[in-house]
Amino acid sequence: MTTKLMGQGVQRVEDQRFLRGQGRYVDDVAVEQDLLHAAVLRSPHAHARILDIDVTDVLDVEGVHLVYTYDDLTGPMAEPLPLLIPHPALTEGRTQYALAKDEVNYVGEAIAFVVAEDRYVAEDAVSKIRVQYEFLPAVVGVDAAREAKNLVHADVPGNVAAKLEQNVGDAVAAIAAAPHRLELDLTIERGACTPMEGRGTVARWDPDLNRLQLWTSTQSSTGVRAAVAVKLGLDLGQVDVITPDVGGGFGVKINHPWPEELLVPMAARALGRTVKFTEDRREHFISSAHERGQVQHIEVGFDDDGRLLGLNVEFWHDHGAYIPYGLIVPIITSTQLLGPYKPQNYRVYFESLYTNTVMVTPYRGAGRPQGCYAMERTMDAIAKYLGKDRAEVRATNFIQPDEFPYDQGLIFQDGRELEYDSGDYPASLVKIKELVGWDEFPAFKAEMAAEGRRVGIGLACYVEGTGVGPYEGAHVHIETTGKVKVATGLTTQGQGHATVFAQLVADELGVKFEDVEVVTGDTRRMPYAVGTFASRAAVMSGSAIHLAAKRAKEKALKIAGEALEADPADLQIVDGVVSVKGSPGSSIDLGTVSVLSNPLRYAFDEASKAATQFSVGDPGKPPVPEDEEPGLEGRDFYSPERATFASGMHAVIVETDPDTAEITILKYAVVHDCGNLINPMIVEGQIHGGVAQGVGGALYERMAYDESGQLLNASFMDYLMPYVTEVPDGIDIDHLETPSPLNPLGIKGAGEAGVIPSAAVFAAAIEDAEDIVITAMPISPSELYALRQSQGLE
Ligand code: MCN
Repeated sequence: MTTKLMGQGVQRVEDQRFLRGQGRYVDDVAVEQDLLHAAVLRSPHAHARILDIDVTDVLDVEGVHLVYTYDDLTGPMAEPLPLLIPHPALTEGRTQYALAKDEVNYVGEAIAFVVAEDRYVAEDAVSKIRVQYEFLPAVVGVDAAREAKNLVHADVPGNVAAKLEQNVGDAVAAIAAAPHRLELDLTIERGACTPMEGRGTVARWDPDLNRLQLWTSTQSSTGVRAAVAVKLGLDLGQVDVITPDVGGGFGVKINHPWPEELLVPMAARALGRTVKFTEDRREHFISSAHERGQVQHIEVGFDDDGRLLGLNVEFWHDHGAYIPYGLIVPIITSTQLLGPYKPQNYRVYFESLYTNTVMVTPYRGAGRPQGCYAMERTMDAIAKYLGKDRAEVRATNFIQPDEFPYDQGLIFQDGRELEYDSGDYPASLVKIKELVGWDEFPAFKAEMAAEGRRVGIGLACYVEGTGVGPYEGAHVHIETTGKVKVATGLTTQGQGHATVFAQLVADELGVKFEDVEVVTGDTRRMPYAVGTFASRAAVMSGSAIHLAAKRAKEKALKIAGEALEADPADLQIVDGVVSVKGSPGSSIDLGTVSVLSNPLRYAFDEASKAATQFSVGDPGKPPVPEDEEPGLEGRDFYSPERATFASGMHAVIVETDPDTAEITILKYAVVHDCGNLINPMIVEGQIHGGVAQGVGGALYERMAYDESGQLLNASFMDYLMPYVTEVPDGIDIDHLETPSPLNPLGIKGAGEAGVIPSAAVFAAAIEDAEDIVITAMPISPSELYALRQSQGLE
């Protein structure tokens, strides 16, 4: 009997390939000899008017085939890039042009595009382009944007792209009437997504077929296809987008599309040659996307138990020069900030601000790390003020398990009310306290203090709306060999989709795990799809695959039923063999069922070694049951009612060096609830990866801009990422599984959870070790040292 694979830590099928260096990324795509290479001239200034671009010397360079500036763009290409997620409050939405029109708004903005025999020639040619600029003052950071002495876009007053306020009850009045009140001012800085593989695109134009083939490192192949088609005036059916292996995305590869994703195919069509662009690391830092930058002001009113009576949060979000994703990041901050708590009154107000810096993408966590930081720092402040245990104050405010579905009364991006579907926060708290040793910590701290060592503990809780729609689809095809080919349209950046989706198919169809092969991100296989972001693949494609496999199974049982002269209800499929329950002798394998489902059949004749066409059965009778189409396959789409809410709690113990202020992680614990687990090992891997990114965001990574908008740390020499030596060795993880009632498998998403509480949990632990107040994250040893000095503790 086959064991159910859902819930098991099945080894990732993709890893053998990756570990042997056999991954195939865009840069590895095997293309013909006539490959040309592109390079981009990027603005060296954060804010300037373009007076003139002189490309006359460029075309004289041997090996240069083409140079584009804005003046070469026509039709839809001459219009700004799409604003992907509009919102009624976004009255001043600005997106960039594929090549700057008459102004540049950040260092790194694309100005000219050169295609040449090789990258060296292309780069040399780029250096020969002469641009005359009129410098304009740069607006860098939230404070400068709010001050509005200078404007990023001359027609956007106050640098404000949008303002949005939501009210649940009357927070201002409740705070005024509360027995206790506190105010907090917090900041969190920008970081970069930094996938191992940067952006890259290869395009081939077939002039005979009038078709474009595009390989690109993206989180949404269908999104890129839609944008390329509309911008280049092609039908969707003329554009195939193939996403090979992707070396990480983390939000930066969601479909803008990037200028290069449009310019590469435009050039390929014009030249009738294959064109490739691969960005380098500096280009990634200065011309892709960042996130996190926010300044927050919080007022809270509470009672003697720490119960939240009113919470008023105002924040200012640094969007950079353009706003392709609309308000999605600040809207997520504002609506998911409340986490597992239920304040009686809540007001949130934010402003989305333009600055002359790289634009923002929903980077892993997408606004939640900032929201969690605001809420959890508030919880810590309340506990400190009341002299209460930090875990106890949190527990006082939890939504209780019998209160689901729970409506926070807030409106999300899509205009619908945000409702939590399920969860058990008190149970999670019990687990995390146990896992980290919360109750034993005071004794440990005293013991360490006696040795002159400083240790501190932090705790942070969050919820995460995951598995958002609108839809995802799947196609499950049983081959005549009995192998199963599965296609889903979203793309994969390292999440192990080929493994988890195969687990689901093996379970539903009753085939062997190793007989299932999964294809993602190829518009030729699955033309309708949305993409991988917002921790949605497990819920969306997982559900679609489950439904499609169910359809394929129903069909297989019908056809097998006819062959075995049995009622399909009496049949079972085990290890790819359909048999009559209780009489295993009466059986047929799925490969043969697939042969039977195909009206045009071929047989291999052993004697003549030839394949001959033949038909089986009655020529007058259709080969498949009357109400079925030929072919043993199932296709289905899944569209959820609304997002499902995962949740979690992290706790960390840190040690701070009394002399050097170095911060060392002694223990990191996570309790995570993403509903029913498909593969706990993969979920834990996702959490490990997220925690590693969170360690970076809390202790090391930040974008260092100077006042003129130059990015000072646009390389891995200067932008500090945690090495394996900085990431905790063992992360203790425990799962809670409160199934989602919203999808057939009871799943919630897991891909971003590891990174959400980092700023909050590290700030709490370091504060606890040092007895200081931390209001700005990330924090480095030198900043910790300075805080000690400024707060009179040294
Ligand atoms: N999973 C599971 N059981 C669940 C939930 C999830 O086994 N109950 C598994 C899924 O099947 C999937 C993985 O965990 O293999 C993550 O699932 P999910 O939460 O659905 O997230 P997505 O697959 O949609 O991935 C997107 C998410 C996001 S938004 C970012 S950003 C991110 C992340 O995934 N970027 C990543 N993880 C990443 N991991 C890698 N290696 N690279 C990235 O760029």
